[in-house]
Amino acid sequence: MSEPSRCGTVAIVGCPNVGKSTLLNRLIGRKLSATSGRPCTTRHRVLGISTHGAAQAIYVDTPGLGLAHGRRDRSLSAAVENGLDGAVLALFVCEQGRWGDGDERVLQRLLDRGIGLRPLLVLNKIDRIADAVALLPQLERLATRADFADLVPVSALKNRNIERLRACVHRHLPVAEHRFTAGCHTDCTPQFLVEEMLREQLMRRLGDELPYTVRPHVEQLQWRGDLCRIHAVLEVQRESQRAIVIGRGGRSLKSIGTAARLDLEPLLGGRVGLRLWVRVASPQAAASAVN
Ligand SMILES: Nc1nc2c(ncn2[C@@H]2O[C@H](COP(=O)(O)OP(=O)(O)O)[C@@H](O)[C@H]2O)c(=O)[nH]1
Ligand SMILES: [Mg+2]
Repeated sequence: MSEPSRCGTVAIVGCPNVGKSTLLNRLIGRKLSATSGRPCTTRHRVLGISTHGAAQAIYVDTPGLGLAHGRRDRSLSAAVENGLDGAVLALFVCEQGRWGDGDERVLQRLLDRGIGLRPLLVLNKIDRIADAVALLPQLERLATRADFADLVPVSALKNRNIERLRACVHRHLPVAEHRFTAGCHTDCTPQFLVEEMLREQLMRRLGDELPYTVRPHVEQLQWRGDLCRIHAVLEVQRESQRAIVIGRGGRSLKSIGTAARLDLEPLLGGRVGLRLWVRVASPQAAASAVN
């Protein structure tokens, strides 16, 4: 008898910077979600689909539950809650050797949601530890914190133990029809993916506060054969920010565009021609953005 088809939504949750988006990209086998060393790189729900034989896991990458407070945090937290809706399993990601109050809070939040969403603990960044034996006491300690469905140490960055994690996830998926065709990797629109990849480059290349205020926006996206022509605007708040984003002799803008294009070509499945503009938001636009 052939294996029954399994399918379900798996939420990826955890503190900022523990490697949730890197893990999603690894599980999907391609770069889909923006990653960087900065907190809150992921601002929206990103959905990645991985189909292996009879199993289809629909992963939802969520923004990290921030430690700070304020408006930005509240909307991010709402995105996390939305990510949990309908999930059959939560991958609770934490960083090896670094359990803190934030992890405790995220875990508590998961457990407070009650039955039906048992967390599976993913202990990430094990490449940073020289001796794997040192992981055992950590895993033992973590196992006492909740009734985890499983505990799996991995390195999302170095691709270690990912297949074991995948097998664990598949075991916990309910018997159900697949919701997406096998070749489908995301339900995100191409426009959204372009804006995400641009945002990642802004995060990686600009100073501290600036990347959070620059808004990438796709104005045009058109296929001609296997070439995807994209016009996108990076909207800044002030003239001085425009100069920074463009950089000396346009160097910064060029490197943002080149890196985003290289990420987008495998994602969109064709060649990409990307033209970027930097525009200062009009005062009216700024006002309407606040409303
Ligand atoms: N050493 C190491 N670094 C990692 C690993 N996974 C993620 N990172 C790094 O941790 C930082 C945050 O990753 P990201 O996926 O954006 O975290 P998120 O905020 O939880 O989505 C990035 O600089 C990643 O390259 C890992 O397994 N090992
Ligand atoms: Mg992220």
